[in-house]
Amino acid sequence: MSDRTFLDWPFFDDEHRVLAKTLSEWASSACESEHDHTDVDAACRTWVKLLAQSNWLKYCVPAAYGGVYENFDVRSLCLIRETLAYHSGLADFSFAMQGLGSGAITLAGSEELKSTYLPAVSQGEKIAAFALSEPDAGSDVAALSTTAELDGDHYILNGTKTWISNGGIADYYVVFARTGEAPGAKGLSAFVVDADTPGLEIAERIDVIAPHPLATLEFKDCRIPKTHLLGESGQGFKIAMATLDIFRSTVGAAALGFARRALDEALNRTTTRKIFDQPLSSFQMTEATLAEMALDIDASALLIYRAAWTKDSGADRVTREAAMAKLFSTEAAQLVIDKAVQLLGGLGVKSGHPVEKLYREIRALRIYEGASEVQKIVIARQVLNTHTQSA
Ligand code: COS
Repeated sequence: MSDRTFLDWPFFDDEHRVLAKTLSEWASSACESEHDHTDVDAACRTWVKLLAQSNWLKYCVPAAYGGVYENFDVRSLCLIRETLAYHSGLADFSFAMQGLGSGAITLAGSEELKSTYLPAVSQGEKIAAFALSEPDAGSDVAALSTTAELDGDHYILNGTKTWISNGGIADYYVVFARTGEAPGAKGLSAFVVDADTPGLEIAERIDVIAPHPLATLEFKDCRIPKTHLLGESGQGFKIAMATLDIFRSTVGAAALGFARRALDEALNRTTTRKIFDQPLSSFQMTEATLAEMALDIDASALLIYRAAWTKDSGADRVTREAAMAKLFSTEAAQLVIDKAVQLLGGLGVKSGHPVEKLYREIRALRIYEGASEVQKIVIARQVLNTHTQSA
């Protein structure tokens, strides 16, 4: 079992320590009876049900709607993603999407939207999705071109969304579209769109190297009630960014879970594998590699739980901290996992081996929810702003 001494850090309360221990035991046993992952749609539906039955999805919504905490507890979200990712990429994915796909409703939804969607998300009765990216707008959110035109009591949506996780199995999508109050970022709004709304079609299912439900969506004169607007019109960009501020640290946490698993696999292998009559772990080159892996893991954990603790302690924005946590941890996990592959040799690339799966799982995390390059832009802007304000 991986090093858990980080749980003694002052970032955590005792309830976090209990959560990490209980979830870790639950996840090892849930993954032992691991269901068939060749059908990812069915596997994700099963994970959502299992996570709901054992009350883990309650961490995705506020207490008033069946959740555990009054507001998001980012440390809990990070601990859960880290622990699930250690055991199963799809379990982590299923949990993460329930959170990301309902986060904007928690932050900006009307009472009616919150009470319709949030309890159903935490009970696993509705599968959630977050539809922001478009064929020509991923990193540059302000460039998105899906439109939402007001027509009496309805908005009419037209456009294309792509790379939408849970696309094809979601019961509803939080969709960002241009309502045109102003050019660029100030002219966007966010909506809740039920998956069975006429005019919303799944145009394409997308296969990726670490398979999970993913699709391109087409909106053609898709009429949705005006009451499905989140917050005020024109606030969509800020709602998207505020949601990402919370969930970006959790992407880092998932990467950390993958990295911890890779280090554990490497430790198990190098301490038992004999080479030239000695355990592989006794060679200095192996020691150096293991040291680098452990260092990257601790540094990632420090940045992730710093960001999470800062948010939980009441910070209005953690844009800089969350971007640093995501950027560093996803890049570091890629290096850690690559080192594990190298230490395991042929086994590390054998199809189905945990390390081979990690090698495929980690790659997308450096791209989604703000690619590494975007995180650098975000960090630089925050640093420059602070400098200008203090000059
Ligand atoms: N929280 C709240 N408000 C925010 C915010 C945040 N994290 N970030 C920006 N804003 C606000 C700004 O304060 C600004 O408001 P004011 O004009 O009232 O001051 C407004 O939003 C526009 O901000 P900005 O000028 O920085 O917008 P840009 O278009 O230049 O933003 C980046 C560029 C790169 C920061 C943004 O597009 C981004 O994060 N892109 C990546 C998105 C992403 O993760 N895509 C993947 C899809 S999700 S899987």
